[in-house]
Amino acid sequence: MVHFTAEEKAAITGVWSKVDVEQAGGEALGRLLVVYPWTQRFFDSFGNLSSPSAIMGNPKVKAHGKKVLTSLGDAVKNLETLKGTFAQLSELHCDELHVDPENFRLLGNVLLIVLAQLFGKELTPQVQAAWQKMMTGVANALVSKYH
Ligand code: HEG
Repeated sequence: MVHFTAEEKAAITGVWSKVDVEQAGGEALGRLLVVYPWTQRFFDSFGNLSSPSAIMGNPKVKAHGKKVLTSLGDAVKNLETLKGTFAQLSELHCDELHVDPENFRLLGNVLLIVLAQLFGKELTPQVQAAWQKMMTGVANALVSKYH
């Protein structure tokens, strides 16, 4: 298990306490679909994804982004046990959704850009590093049941 120091935990929770999961989640998932268009194939039931503005305004994208970010709240609370925390979601993404694991890393990077946009200078290099470490841990946990 990857260990998180008290400073890293404080850096993560300090930002998390100010995150609006609907705003940041919709923005992150929307940007993923715009910047890496091949990720749209997993969401063909979401309706209109025909342009950046259609994607960013799509209510299903916002709702699913909120769902994903809400689930990241479990990561914030369980930093030392990410594998167990995300074991079921890993099985779901592998066996039923068939999501290529590379996409977890892409989403983590997009989320960091969204946090930089929302929090500006508050996202110091130290805070960025802690968040990146958590998102890498989540991506690794989400692939742990892949076979
Ligand atoms: Mg996934 C469903 C979490 C990345 C594609 N994702 C879900 C659900 C959660 C979740 C909580 C709902 C599960 C349920 O209904 O029981 N996803 C989650 C996390 C992360 C992630 C925490 C990464 C940090 N997901 C992710 C990526 C893709 C993806 C990168 C594809 C590019 N997720 C996906 C799809 C569904 C979920 C297609 C089903 C959506 C639906 O049809 O409602």
